[in-house]
Amino acid sequence: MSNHSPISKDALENVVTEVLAATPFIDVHTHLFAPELGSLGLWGIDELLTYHYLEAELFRFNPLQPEAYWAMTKSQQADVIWKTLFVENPPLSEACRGVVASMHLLGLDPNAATLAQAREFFRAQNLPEYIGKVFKLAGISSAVMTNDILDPAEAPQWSKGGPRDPRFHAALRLDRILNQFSAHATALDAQGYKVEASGGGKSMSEVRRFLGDWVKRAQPVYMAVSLDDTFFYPLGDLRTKLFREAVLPACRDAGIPMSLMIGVRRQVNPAIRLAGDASGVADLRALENLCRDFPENRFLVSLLSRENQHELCVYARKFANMMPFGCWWFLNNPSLVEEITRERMEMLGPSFIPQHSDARILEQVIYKWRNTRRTMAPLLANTYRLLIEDGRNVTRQDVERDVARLFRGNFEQFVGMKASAAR
Ligand code: FIX
Ligand code: ZN
Repeated sequence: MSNHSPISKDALENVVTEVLAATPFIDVHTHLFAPELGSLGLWGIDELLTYHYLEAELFRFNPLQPEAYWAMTKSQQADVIWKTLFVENPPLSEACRGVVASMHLLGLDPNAATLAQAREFFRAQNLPEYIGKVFKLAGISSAVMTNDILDPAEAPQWSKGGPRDPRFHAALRLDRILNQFSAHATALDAQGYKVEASGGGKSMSEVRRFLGDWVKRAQPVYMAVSLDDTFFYPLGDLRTKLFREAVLPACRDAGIPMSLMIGVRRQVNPAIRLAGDASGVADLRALENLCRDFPENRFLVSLLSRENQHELCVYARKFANMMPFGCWWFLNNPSLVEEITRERMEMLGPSFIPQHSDARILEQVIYKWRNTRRTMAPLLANTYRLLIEDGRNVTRQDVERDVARLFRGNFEQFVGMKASAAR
């Protein structure tokens, strides 16, 4: 059958599955790092198992208290998580099954009683080459990093010029500036930017200059911030001033979008550290005001609350300078990915970015993208089935065009990246 001949309804899911498998995706938000950024990049079985999603689940199955867990070494922590969640109990949760899937696809035995075999395998890997192997298994061509440019652990890594590995794109993460400016004004000042903790004086133009210098250094595809569920814009606060006079102008100077990730309820249980964040419903009039007040800016948006998802689709219909992306964090589970993606397709057609992995550990991209493809195949096939039943032909070429657009082209076009071959 040629690429241009109509697909029959019963062949749809096979064709969609094949096209999803054959199209390398761009992972538009991760916490992965290019190998040139050294030990910031996490990989291997001990990191996979001490992922904060699994740490949260450990405390539900094991009476071990967090303080005692934090006092353990990384490998002791991995051992107790493996024993508790994978040996003594069935790994049925999404995060647990993900580790099973990644291990299995890497040729490791997820039924093993101990981690000895896995640790030996990872010890033998050469990272730059291994990244290629993992990206191939995940079906991704590149990943966007989260570069916290005021993090004392990361900033110096860029002094040697930073990565030029085409598999990794930079994104400037601005939480310290937008959410905790006064606490980080000294760090900016120490780098030669005349800012004041109050945000007064030349602070705004200096923050804009700081960001412009980082755009030159890191060539980011976007700037980003994670915002609490209580976030609002505009208020009479310093964050409003920073958005208006520094950050959004810097995005316009660079011609790149601002990514807003809204809805975190931070540290509801500080005892479990990174696992201690939760989710809350945000007031999306803040987003409405930003998209309307800054028509020259473009906004990538991901929301953490399931309750905000339908409103986000409505707002995406009102503002073409806003691009919904991903099923973030607690939403990255097949049941919710299916619900959210269907309502997006019904209201936006293929003009959104369905998913990002948010991977913190390299091998997570293997299972997170396997899950996305597994969820998307029947969903996309059903979308085309309805179109055929309502009178329109669908060809393999249509499917290839739409999958490439959803998982590559929409992002490339929205951030102004030159379109790269999808093969
Ligand atoms: O703010 C973020 O980028 C969040 O994705 C992370 O802080 C979060 O811990 C995470 O990794 C969720 O998947
Ligand atoms: Zn993230």
